[in-house]
Amino acid sequence: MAQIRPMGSVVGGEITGVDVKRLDDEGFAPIYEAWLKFGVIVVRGQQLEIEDFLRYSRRFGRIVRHPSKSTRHRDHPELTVLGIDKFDADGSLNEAIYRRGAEGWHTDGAYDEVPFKATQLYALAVPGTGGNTYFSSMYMAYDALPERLKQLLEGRNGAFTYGGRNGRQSLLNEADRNRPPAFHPMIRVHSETARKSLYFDPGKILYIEGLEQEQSDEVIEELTERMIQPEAGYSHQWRLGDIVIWDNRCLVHKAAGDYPPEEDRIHWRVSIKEPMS
Ligand SMILES: O=C(O)CCC(=O)C(=O)O
Ligand SMILES: [Fe+2]
Repeated sequence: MAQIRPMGSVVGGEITGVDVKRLDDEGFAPIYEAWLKFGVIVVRGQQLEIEDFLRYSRRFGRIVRHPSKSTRHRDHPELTVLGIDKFDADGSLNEAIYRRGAEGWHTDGAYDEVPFKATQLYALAVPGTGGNTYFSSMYMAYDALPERLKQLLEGRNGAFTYGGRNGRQSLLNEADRNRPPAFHPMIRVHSETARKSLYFDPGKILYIEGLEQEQSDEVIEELTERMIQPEAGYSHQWRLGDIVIWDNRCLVHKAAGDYPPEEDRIHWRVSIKEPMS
């Protein structure tokens, strides 16, 4: 039987006492329920081959290939390998790889017409210090918005691209850059919990539809300041064999980007979408 306990005050749950390779539907049900409740969960102590990880990940939805082709696993393109090939041929640290996910708070896949439901990571190498991943609840971000902003954003879409207003796209192949934006409601109703959350990513948003450029920029700045609520967070300190999955529909995250670069910090990653209806 799985043991489930909260890790943060509102987001973050820990699951122990399971081997995900041997889970049947009945065993998986409380894990999925905990994931919806906590937004991000860790299953500790797993020993997985790639096929095991993919099979378990498919329980959460449809696995899709990440647009960053150069970091895909050669034999399993649906898998990204994070943290390898960190040093260029001349020995210099490749910041795009080392700092991947650490540029700022974000939600994965907002640049897609159907954004990512979830992202799941499996820890293959963990540094001795640093290298945490931070999470924060966007349900709480929505709840804490002033009425003025709730009303302004209700029914409005944001326009999102991979590089956002900075245009940073170094992990994309040339041919995959500068795709047109995807539009998503800024206030989104979760398809499974029916709760409202703020859907916002300061690094990917271009503008808020229907607002003058100046107002759109002001609101983006204000949301950037308001999105992280005290008590809404959880900082995950990785252990070898952790599987962590987060809900991109109602959470933002970022990597700390602070571990000793000469140490290894390696994960397998899958990007998961809702099933096609
Ligand atoms: O490496 C991490 O801690 C998180 C990286 C990230 O943002 C992602 O995989 O989406
Ligand atoms: Fe991310």
